[in-house]
Amino acid sequence: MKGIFTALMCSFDEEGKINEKGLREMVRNNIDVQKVDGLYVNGSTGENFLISTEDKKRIFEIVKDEAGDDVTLIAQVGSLNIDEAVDLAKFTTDLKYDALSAVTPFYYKFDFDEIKDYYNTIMANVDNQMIVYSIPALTGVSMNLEQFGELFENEKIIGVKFTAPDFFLLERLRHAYPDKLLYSGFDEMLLSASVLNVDGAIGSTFNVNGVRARKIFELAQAGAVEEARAVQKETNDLIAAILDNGLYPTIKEILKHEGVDAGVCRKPMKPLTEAKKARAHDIAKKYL
Ligand code: HMN
Repeated sequence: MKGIFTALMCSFDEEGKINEKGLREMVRNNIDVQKVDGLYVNGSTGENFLISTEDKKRIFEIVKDEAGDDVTLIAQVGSLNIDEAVDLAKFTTDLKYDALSAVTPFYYKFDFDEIKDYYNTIMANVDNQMIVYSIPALTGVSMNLEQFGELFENEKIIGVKFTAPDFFLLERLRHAYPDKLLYSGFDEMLLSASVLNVDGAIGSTFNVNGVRARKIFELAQAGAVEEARAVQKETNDLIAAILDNGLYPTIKEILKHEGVDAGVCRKPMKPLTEAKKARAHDIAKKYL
């Protein structure tokens, strides 16, 4: 369960339908070219919150079929509809996904007891393990050290994908829960998280920059911080350019530049203009 995990994208056609061939190519690119340890499926990067339950299930099936046992697979099953979350948790457990993850319930201002009940309800229904997906900037849900500890009391909750720039809390978590798995969620801050001894990282840009991400992680683990810093600098030149041009559509366009049929993003995300498409290809040439 440790290492570098790509937050997998899905290839959609112009009508928003799954492009199965493209999705399979994206899976293979991550395994064969980016050489990541695992895939995080149907997360934010997978446009999970824009698609139907049926499409989520189809994506889980295609990815498992293509990846087989080549890499570790984590299924993001979180949903505001707890019945859907449980259904997807059962579905992916049956498909033999190695672990589940669920975003903290968002939109309504749930209190912590409600959040805890959400995780315990999902896990009571399956024989699997759970990684909490914490991303306060998008969900508005922040948890403190003690609250993470309360979630971790459930032994099936084995860790957290920590997508926040709060290195004070990350250090406290590392110290307080040495046996739980901590994953860095912001690729541009991978080095900072790695020196705090996280167990791995889950990121969108690893779809195109997985090899550098591994270098940063492994150099930091080996104490070679100066060299890791140089690779993080190269990485951040790439990420800054991607963010400036539009995160998910630009990663897809870069993948197309690399010969991967990555398709387009689903509405309401807008397609890249011709100028931005050209810029994405320039980014690929300059920074990959
Ligand atoms: C997911 O759920 O798809 C990812 O794990 C999310 C991941 O943490 C990414 N966050 C978002 O896209 C909001 C990062 O990889 C992020 O895209 C990257 O650090 C650039 O900011």
